[in-house]
Amino acid sequence: MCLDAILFDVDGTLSETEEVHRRAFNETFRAQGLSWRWSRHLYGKLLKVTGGKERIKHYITEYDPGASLSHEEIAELHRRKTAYYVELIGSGEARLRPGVADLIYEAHDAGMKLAIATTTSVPNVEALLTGTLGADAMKLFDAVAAGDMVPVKKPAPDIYLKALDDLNLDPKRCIAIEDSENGLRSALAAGVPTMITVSAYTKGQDFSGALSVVDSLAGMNLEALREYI
Ligand code: XBP
Ligand code: MG
Repeated sequence: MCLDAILFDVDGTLSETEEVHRRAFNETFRAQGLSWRWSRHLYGKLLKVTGGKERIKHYITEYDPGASLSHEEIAELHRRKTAYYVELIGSGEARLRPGVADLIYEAHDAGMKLAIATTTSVPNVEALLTGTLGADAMKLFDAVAAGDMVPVKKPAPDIYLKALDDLNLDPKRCIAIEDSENGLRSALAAGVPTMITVSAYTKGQDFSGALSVVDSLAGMNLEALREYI
């Protein structure tokens, strides 16, 4: 079977950005006079809920049910968190994981389609990609499906279905690269064969159904990827 496209998850897959997200959440809470502080341990548990707004809502329900923030107040908190995250990424707080840039450039040079399928929002994706691959980085991607472009986030298939629709490709001729169980379930439910590159927060998750599980994309190339599908 031919490989027509690679669909990349962002957080944890392209870069170990979750610690930057965690810092941005905590700094935002502090700046807004909220006493919430998300430790690494707690954040690991909260990551089961994808999407920052959804994660804040879940945190309130589970850990501070007395706090009464409206939908709009949560959205505003999250806007501030996004602005802070973009600032942190812009100041060089994140690097691409090993092998990521090489695989993106090899696929692009070979004429393969590239896409993003993420629960994080577009400004965060742009900040990471332009900050690491240069000002024209977004042009490398034929489709960017992100954040609130779909009503339901991973593990629902919606964000992958959106990316596939934009690419206009058969999912069976694509590969998704993900780092998390939620991402794997999302991509598989959309019919996309999926490879896992395990990240700091996803060690020990259930990756059954993945084409392959690797520690990083170091040394990964198109020839190897084509053998999986
Ligand atoms: C991972 C996520 C995101 C980030 C926070 O996204 O679950 O919610 O933790 O980003 P993915 P936002 O692995 O799909 O890239 O606050 O912008 O939602
Ligand atoms: Mg991820």
